[in-house]
Amino acid sequence: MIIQNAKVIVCSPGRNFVTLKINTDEGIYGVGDGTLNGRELPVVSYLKDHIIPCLIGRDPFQIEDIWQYLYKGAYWRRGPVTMAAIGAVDMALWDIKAKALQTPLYNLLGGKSRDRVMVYSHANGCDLEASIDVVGKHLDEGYKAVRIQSGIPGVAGTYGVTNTKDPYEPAQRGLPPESKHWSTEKYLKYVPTLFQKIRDTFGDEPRLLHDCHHRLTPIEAGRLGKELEPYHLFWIEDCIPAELQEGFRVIRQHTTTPLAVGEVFNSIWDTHILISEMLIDYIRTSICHGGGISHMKKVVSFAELYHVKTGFHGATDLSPVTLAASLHFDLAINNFGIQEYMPHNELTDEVFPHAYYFKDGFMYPGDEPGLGVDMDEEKAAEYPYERAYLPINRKEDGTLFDW
Ligand code: EZ4
Ligand code: CO
Repeated sequence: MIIQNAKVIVCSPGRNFVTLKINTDEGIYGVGDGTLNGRELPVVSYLKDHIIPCLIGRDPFQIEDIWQYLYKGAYWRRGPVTMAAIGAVDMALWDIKAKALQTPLYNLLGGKSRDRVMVYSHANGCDLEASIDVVGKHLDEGYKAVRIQSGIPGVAGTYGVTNTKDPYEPAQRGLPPESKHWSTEKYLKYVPTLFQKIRDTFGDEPRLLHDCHHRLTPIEAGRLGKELEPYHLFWIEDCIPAELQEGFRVIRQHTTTPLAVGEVFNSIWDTHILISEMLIDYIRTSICHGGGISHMKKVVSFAELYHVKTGFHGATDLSPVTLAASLHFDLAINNFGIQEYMPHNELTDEVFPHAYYFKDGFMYPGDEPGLGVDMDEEKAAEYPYERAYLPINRKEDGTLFDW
């Protein structure tokens, strides 16, 4: 079998997605996700201008060699654009191989280690009361784990919270990027009260998660983790911007609240100190941004040695292709932790028909050969790319801050 051609499809059924489709001479094709929220087009160029011309004629079964060829062969290594592009190729190649062998992808990753994948949902409320309400709704829908983001009193509009009934979608179409507001003081004062109220209302059983979205310093994160200890969170996520891996040493000295990090990482080199020093509990790098299944297998095996489990990023800016790849991976590995799940909108599900499904708090990748996700190219063509960016963030005095 050889790779005959490949194409990149950008579509926007509500939000932008970058999809790579690799065709072989035997009629089998594979799909991969290369979506990088707000920076989609450089990945398209990387694939079209630099990767696809080098793939034609290669044996799609030589996944590791092709991965190394694209990574080492470019000389310039890592970075979100490069790794998302390589990730898209890698996913598509695994899809091809599993389809050719007529087996679901999880069988090539070691087979089922469990029957089902526990997911957590996003509960967002504009204030305390609305947050309690929405947590109740998610528990009624069967979720066993819920991430809670809540409007901070005195702060107009923050991460994870919407004033509309629509699910939260941070990327907004058009220019300039939206501007949000932030106050660490008000946030730190509010969050422990929020979780106290949630535990008082729903008891000990639900797994509760929270995303700090890169906004604290290490010592502030230590304080938050310590104050949340009575409410036994499943994790706090991205409590500090994590380029400085050593910063987590400070947090660990102060709290036993479990820590999750990694959605903006793209290689093992962003996380090797965090893992080997056991400074985190969950690694969240997505299969798309982390160079695909081949590289994430290495990250996750390394993590396994140090008691670090997975909690793959599963926001709606990762396409159904990444979600499917994540679910197969989750099912196969031993050190699975939890999977993030934000359902895609209806249009997206129409563009990407898929075998995976949700039932009673768990997800299942389905048993179709390969990833079990296809792409309806005609439908995709109805929704062309639309410029959209993630927000920026400013402190109360106007200082540009982490979003
Ligand atoms: O802000 O995926 O845990 N989920 C998140 C997401 C990210 C977006 C950025 O593209 O933090 O909502
Ligand atoms: Co996050």
